Amino acid sequence: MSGKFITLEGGEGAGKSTALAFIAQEIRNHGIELILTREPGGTPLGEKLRELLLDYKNDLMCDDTELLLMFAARAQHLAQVIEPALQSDQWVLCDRFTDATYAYQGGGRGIDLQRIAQLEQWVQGDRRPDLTLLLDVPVEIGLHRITTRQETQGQRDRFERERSSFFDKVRQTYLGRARQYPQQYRIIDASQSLDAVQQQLQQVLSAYINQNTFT
Ligand code: Z5A
Repeated sequence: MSGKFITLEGGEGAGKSTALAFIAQEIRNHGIELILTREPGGTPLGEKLRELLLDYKNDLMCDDTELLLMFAARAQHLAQVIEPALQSDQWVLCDRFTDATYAYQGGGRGIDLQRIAQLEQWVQGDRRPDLTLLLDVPVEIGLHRITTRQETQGQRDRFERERSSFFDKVRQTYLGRARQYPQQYRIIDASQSLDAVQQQLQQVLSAYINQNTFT
């Protein structure tokens, strides 16, 4: 059995943090060794870059700086965490990866997707996620959820301060990529109740794991 690279994506308020522990448990229940990581971040250096990227006080950061910092963190993450784990046959569950760059920097900020593709090829070579779980939720539902969460958790980060038109472009870009790469993507309707979302995740994961493991 070789390591699989699974990524979790979604727009604001899609429920990624809530889903992550459930997904990890489902995979481990099949006896698979899994590491859990995230982007931007996942290494000590990457976590420092994450702080810079999310800090709302860095409001003058230009779009290209944002894009390059995302890929700088990713290069370190691949070298230090993701590739070694996959090479030693572990599975990797990563909270966001390059599909988020296409969605946020490409769709949201409007950076040419070809430039992102060039950086993707440079930093990753042929490495792409084996499976991407996209938690899809209409923007207004997602934003309502994070408003409720923020009442208890305080300051919004640099991305959470964007307008709903930005998040709509993010969502449309994710959905466009899901149509373009149906082998990689599974869309989860995240507007449903938590139980219903978990049921969808369970079905998708069971099918994927049964196809990709030898028992
Ligand atoms: N970013 C980027 O621009 N480019 C890149 O290449 C990468 C990232 C890799 C940080 O990411 C930012 O980095 C991100 C994009 C950018 N932008 N933002 N913001 P992050 O993934 O760390 O941050 P996040 O998007 O805020 O993810 P999150 O913390 O996982 O939030 P969430 O998806 O909204 O999940 P949640 O906290 O679990 O859920 C939100 C609330 O909804 C919470 O109160 C839950 O209890 C509730 N919830 C969850 N599921 C449900 C259901 N099913 N029903 C009802 N309520 C629910």
